[in-house]
Amino acid sequence: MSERDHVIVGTAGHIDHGKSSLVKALTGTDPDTLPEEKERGLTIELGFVFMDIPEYEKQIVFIDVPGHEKFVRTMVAGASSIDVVMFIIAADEGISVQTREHFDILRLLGVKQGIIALTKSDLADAGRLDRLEGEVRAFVQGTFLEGAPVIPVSSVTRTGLSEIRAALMEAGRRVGRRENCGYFRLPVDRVFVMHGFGTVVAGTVLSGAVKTGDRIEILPERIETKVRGVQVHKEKRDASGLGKRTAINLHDIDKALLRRGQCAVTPGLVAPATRIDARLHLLREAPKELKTRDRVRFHIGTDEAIARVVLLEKDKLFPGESILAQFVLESPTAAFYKDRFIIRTFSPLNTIGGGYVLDIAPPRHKRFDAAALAGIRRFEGGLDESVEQFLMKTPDKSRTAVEASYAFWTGISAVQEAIRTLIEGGRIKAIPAEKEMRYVAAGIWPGLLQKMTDAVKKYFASNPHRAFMPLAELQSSMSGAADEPMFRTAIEELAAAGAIVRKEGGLVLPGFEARLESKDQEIADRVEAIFRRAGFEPPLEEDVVRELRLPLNQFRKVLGTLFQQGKLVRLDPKVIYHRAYFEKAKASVLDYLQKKRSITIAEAKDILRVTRKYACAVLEYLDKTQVTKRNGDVHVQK
Ligand SMILES: Nc1nc2c(ncn2[C@@H]2O[C@H](COP(=O)(O)OP(=O)(O)OP(=O)(O)O)[C@@H](O)[C@H]2O)c(=O)[nH]1
Ligand SMILES: [Mg+2]
Repeated sequence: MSERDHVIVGTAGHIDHGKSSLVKALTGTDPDTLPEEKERGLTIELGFVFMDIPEYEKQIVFIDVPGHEKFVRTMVAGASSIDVVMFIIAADEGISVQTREHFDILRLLGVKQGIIALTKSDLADAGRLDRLEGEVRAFVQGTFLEGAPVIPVSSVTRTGLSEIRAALMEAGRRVGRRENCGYFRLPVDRVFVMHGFGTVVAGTVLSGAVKTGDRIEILPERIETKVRGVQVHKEKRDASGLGKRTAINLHDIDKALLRRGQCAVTPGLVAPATRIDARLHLLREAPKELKTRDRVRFHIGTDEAIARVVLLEKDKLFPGESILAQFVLESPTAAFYKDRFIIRTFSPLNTIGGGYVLDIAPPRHKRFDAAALAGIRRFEGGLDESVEQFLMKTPDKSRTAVEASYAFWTGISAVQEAIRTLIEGGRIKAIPAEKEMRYVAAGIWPGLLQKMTDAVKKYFASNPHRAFMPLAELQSSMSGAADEPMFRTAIEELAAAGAIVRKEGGLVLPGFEARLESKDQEIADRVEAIFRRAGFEPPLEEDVVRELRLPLNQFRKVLGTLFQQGKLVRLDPKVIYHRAYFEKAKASVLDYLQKKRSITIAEAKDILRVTRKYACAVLEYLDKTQVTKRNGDVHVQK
C-alpha cells in the first residue's frame, strides 16, 4: 500500500485557532499526544498524523505545529520540510499576531503550495465570513497563497471538512518532486525510544534513500552509526526514500546523544558548518534595523543555533532590504547549499528575516571586500558559476566533480554537465590525476606557471653551480601554491612549452649549464683532469684531496657538480670513473657480450686490463643501471 508518495501538510496559524482540532476532525486522530498538551489544551510538540484516503494516489501526512509565541522555534522546525500548508485563521478572531509571524516564516522557507482554512466557522455569520475572506485575500496578495482556496470549516459541526479534504488533495497533486542529489539526508524532528524497536530518529527524507544496514552519520556531531530498521507510517520497511516521513531505528546509540535539529546523512560527505555565507532578507515588518555583529537565533532545517550576523555590504540592514551576510555560529549545525533559514531576535522574540545558504564552508571575509562579495554572488548564479567559484575559492587545490557535488548537494551528472560547459568556455581547467579527473579555475593557471618559472630562475640565480633543480626543491619553494596533481601538470606544460627542460632528477632552464665560480671551476678542471688521466684505474677520493691540498668541503662541492654535469660517474663508494672511460668500459663489455653472450669478472679484468676491484665495480654498475644483469657468476645483457 503505502508505496505512495507522501504529501507533507503542515498546519500554521495563531494559538487556539483550531489547528489541532481540524487535523483531528479530518483524520480522527488527535495530533496532541502529551498529557500536558491535553491538560492545557494547547500544542507544545509537533504532532504527526497520517490521513488515509484510499482513492487518493498520494499519502497525506500532517505535521501539526504549536501556535504559542513561545514555541515558534518548534513551528519552524516542523514547517521546514512541508510540501503544503494548511493555513489556519479562526473566523471569530481573524488575522492575529502569530498568523502573521507563521506566514512570514512560510514565505521565508519558500513553501509553495497551500490552502486557507477559516476555522470555527460555526462562531461567525455569513457576513463576517465574507468580510474575513476579503481581508485574508488582501493579506496573502502577491504571495504563494494568492489564489489559494479559502474555505470556511468547523471542526464542531463538520461543515467544510470535505471541501478541505478535496483542496488538500488538489494542492498535493500540484506539489513538484523534490530535487534529489541521491545522497541521503533527513533532518531530525523527533527522537524517541520505541518498545521493541530501539532508539529512533524521525523526519522527512529530503534527498536520497535509506535502508536497513546502511551506515549513516548524525550531524553536526559526526556520530557514525548503522540503520537497524526503517519504518514508514508505523510499518516496518526495508527502505524509505525521497519526500517520505521516515523513522529510522539506529544501532547502538544512546538516546541522550540525539535531538531534534540533528541531520542524518550519508557518512563523510559534508562537514558541519560553523560559518555560513548567505543572502539575507530583513522583513519589511521587522521592528528595526539589523546591525552588523548583532546576535540572532538562526533556524535552519530542524535546528536552531545562535549566531552573529556579519553584514558584508553595509553596517545596517533596514527593514525590507536584502544583503550578503556571514553568520558566525556559536555551535555547529548541518547546513546545505541553498537551504532556507529564518532569523529571530532574542527579546522580544521576533521573526525578523531569513534567506538562503550560499556557502557552508566560507573563509572569514573582510567586510566590503569587492572580490569576496563577487565570489559569494557567483554562488547565487547557476550551477556553472557556482562550480567555477567553488574552484576559485581554493586556488591552491584541485577538486573533483564528486567534491563539487557534495558541496552543492547536487547530483553528479548535473555537476559533470556544468564542468563540461566550463571547460568548453575555458573557465576551468582539467588536471589529470591518478584516480579521477581534477579541476582548477582557469584564471589561476597562468599565475601558477609564472610562479614556477620564477622559482626555477631564482634557484639557478642563487645556485649557479647546480647542474639541475631537484623537483622536490621546486615543489617546496612553491609553499603550497599547488597540490601534487597541479604541480605535475604544470611541470609537463612548462616542459612542453620549452620554458624548462626536464632532466633526470630534476629540471633546468633551457640553454642552462651549471657554472662554478672561477676559483671552483679551476679546481673542477683539475679534478676532472686527474680522473681522465687515470683512465680505467682511477684514484680514491682521499688521494685526490691530498694531491690537490684542498679543503674537504670545497672538494665535495666541485665533485658534486662534476657528477651532476655527468662528467664523472660514481660506480660504487670507492670507485669514480671519468665519463669518457666509463663509456669506453661499457662499450668494451657490450662488445664482448655481443660475441660471447656472457662475461665474468675475470674476463672483464682481462679486457679492461684492470684489477678485480675495478672490474667488479664496472660490472655491478652496469647491472645496477639495467645494462646487464647477473646470472650466477656471469653477467649477461639485459
Ligand atoms: N466552536 C468551535 N471551537 C473550535 C473549533 N475548532 C477548535 N475549537 C476550539 O478552539 C480551541 C483551540 O483549538 P485547538 O485545535 O487546540 O487550537 P490550536 O490551533 O491547535 O492551538 P495551539 O496548538 O495551541 O496553537 C479548543 O478549545 C477547541 O475546542 C471549531 O471549529 N468550532
Ligand atoms: Mg494545536
